[in-house]
Amino acid sequence: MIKTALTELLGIRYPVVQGGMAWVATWELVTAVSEGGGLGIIGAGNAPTDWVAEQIAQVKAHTEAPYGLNVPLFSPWADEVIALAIKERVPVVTTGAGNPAPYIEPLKAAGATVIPVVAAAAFARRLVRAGADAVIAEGLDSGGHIGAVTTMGLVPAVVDAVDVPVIAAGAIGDGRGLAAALAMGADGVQMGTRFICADECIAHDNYKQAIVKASERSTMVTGNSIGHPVRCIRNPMARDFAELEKRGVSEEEVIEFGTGRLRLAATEGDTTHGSLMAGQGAALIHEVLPAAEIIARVMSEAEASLARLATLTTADGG
Ligand code: TUI
Repeated sequence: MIKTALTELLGIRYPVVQGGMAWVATWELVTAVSEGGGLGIIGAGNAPTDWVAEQIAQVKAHTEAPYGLNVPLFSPWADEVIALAIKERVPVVTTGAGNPAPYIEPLKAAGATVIPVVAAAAFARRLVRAGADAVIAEGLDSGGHIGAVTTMGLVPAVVDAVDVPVIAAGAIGDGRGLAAALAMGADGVQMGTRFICADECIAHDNYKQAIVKASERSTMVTGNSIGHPVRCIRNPMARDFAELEKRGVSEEEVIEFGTGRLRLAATEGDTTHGSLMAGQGAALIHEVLPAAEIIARVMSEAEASLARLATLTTADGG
């Protein structure tokens, strides 16, 4: 049993949070993760508010356990989706890809626990001053939209900067990652890619199998030229994207090329033209499993890791 400030804050059994991934983290996965003792998080992505409302309704209908909603702040619906979270009393709201400061107070007034994703320690400090209850420190080893610092560099820096629970994210695919995160002072982990390969995840099987087959060198970053770096599995789409960026075409052309690619991968299973967003932890994923089994394995692996670490220290210092 691993109890941390995060399990206490969220009222969950295990310090494992599921990334709120667009097109992928729908109520089916969220419910399975929350029922499995972690925190399932709906991925609002760029979806309109009525779609998000339906997801919240389904989660409420299928579990009594705590759950969350992730709002990427570049969504054209961000204001409306936040208002919906307030109206529906969503217990946990995570934000990504932007500055959530203006939303923190109204969300907290509605009883929500607010947890922004941060990619820098100074930003974490600023948001905690603005009332954030915890932060997710997401390293550049993560899948999807990323910052500029590795998980290993970012997590201890954020831990030192704030006095709220820190959730580590980026290349964490098994219990060794959880043990390492705890060693760095974090209170839990967020895993995205690992949960794409959950039975309950609606992502197309082609996407899941691409992750299962991936090694630690299988991902690359697209979108740097437009200030929107996205880590995904290297495939014809990602190579063409890089080629386009190298040629120095206009920002509009790059955006147009990239738009809709995640949906192609996640819902159509198009592994040639789709963006198979995944983190470097893809190398640690060898099979598709029920979400509850993923969490149970992560917990027992973490306990084994921590027990091994304890054997390395000697009482006499010799
Ligand atoms: O948001 C994510 N990951 C995502 S969103 C996404 S959807 C998408 N679809 C198509 C193209 C691109 C993306 C896929 N993956 N993670 C949270 C995250 N937030 N990662 C990094 C950050 C971040 C970075 C800079 C948060 C704040 C920040 O600075 C804010 C500021 O104002 O300086």
